Amino acid sequence: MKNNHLSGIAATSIKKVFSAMVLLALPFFAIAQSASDVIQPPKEFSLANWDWEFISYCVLCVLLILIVARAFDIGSLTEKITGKKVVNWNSTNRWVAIIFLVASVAGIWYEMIYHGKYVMIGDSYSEHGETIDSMFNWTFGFTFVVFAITEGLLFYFMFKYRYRDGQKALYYFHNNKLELAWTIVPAIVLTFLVLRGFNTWSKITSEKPKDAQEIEVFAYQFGWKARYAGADNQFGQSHFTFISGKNPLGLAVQEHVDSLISDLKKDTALLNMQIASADDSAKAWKADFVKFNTGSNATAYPAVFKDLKTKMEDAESGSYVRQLKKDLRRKNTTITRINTLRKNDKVFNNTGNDDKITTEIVLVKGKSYTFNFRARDVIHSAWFPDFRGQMNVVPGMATWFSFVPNKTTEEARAEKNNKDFEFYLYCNKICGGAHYNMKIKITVVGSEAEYNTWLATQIPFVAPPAAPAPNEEGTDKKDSGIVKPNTVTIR
Ligand SMILES: [Cu+2]
Repeated sequence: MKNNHLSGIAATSIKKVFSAMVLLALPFFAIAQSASDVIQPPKEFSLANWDWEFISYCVLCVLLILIVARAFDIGSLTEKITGKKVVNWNSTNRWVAIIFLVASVAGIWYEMIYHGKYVMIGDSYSEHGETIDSMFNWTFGFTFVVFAITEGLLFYFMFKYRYRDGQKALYYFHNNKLELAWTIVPAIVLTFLVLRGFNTWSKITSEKPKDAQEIEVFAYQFGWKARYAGADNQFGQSHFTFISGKNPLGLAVQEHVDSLISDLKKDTALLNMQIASADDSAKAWKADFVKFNTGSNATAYPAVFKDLKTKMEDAESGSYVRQLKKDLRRKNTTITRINTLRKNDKVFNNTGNDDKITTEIVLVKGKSYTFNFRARDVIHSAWFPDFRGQMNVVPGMATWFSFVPNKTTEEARAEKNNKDFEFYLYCNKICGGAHYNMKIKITVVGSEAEYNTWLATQIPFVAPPAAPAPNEEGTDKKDSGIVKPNTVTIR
């Protein structure tokens, strides 16, 4: 009987040790997995290539676990045999809990001091940012106090009211006063926090400030462009159908749209030709395939074989022509859309010609700005961490955000004691493979004069006709009348 019991205990402890070993091995599997992502040159099999240090650590860990498991087993076996308690688990656990609490607090403290600067957002550099920060601090303050009290009590109760033999827990059924207190107090605190947040957010986003300078911010996979109105202080109209390689923001500028239309017409002519000669193409591809598919070609050149086979099958099934017709319909729709827009004088009013498309944003300290967002492809999010601003940038939806920068880049550098510091606008929505790379520099200057100097260096979308050069000899230059469009191409 006793032997049976002991073998039962041995079986459970073997199970325990085995599960512990599996758990312990998991991180090593993870390390091996991540290491295999990097393609290593093939190594010859040799014991010298093995990482003996790493293997020794693994063996040591397994031994350690076995020893600890054994020690527990000996303890519990002794208890079973002698009937006396070797370890008082209720008493041990309360001390383990206190050690856990102290170690956690110390760990958080250490991390905040040594690594906090990498994750904590710095000071605010916009006027409304101070309200946002104060709101954050109030919320953090309230929740932190509640967290500290409840966690403290949790551990204190665990320590004080541990299980003791012969002691019975108090059965406490209901208390109206307590219920009222823990309903009303959080309700009041939350109402205060929510109303304050609602009020602040309304102030920041309900109305565009009337005195603000407007800047268009355009997002695409993967980058940003900014657009400043030109000398006429008016933004030119834009439309997504106008977007082309030379016209990344799709501005309604006659010559660009003309060249886009002519490209589209060339494409449709080609598509029509391909559709008309589809039967001949099908015959030619079939002949090609038959000619190729002899001997060992198919196995020797699998890519060529697959390509020819797909072409032939697509042509035979009619999917080739269907795709061509679909492309043609799409291009024709774009042409129709553009032509409808072209008839509209309000769209093509030349106000966009002097607009400046820039690859950085320059602002003047103390001035109010409204950023009007547009997206070309997918949803992005414009995030100005230092100015405490964020707004979704959605294709086909007009969104905006306003703020007043209250310190210059130079002042921020001095405060942070970092001469390389720059403000950036980031994308804060995972929008594709190179999302991490999506940022544009923001420079805050101290005076309007500095801003004007910068703006003067930025090229208008369409360069104005060059004024005839002053002629000292009194003879006309022959090529002075030619106007070349000066375009900003996408980077
Ligand atoms: Cu993005």
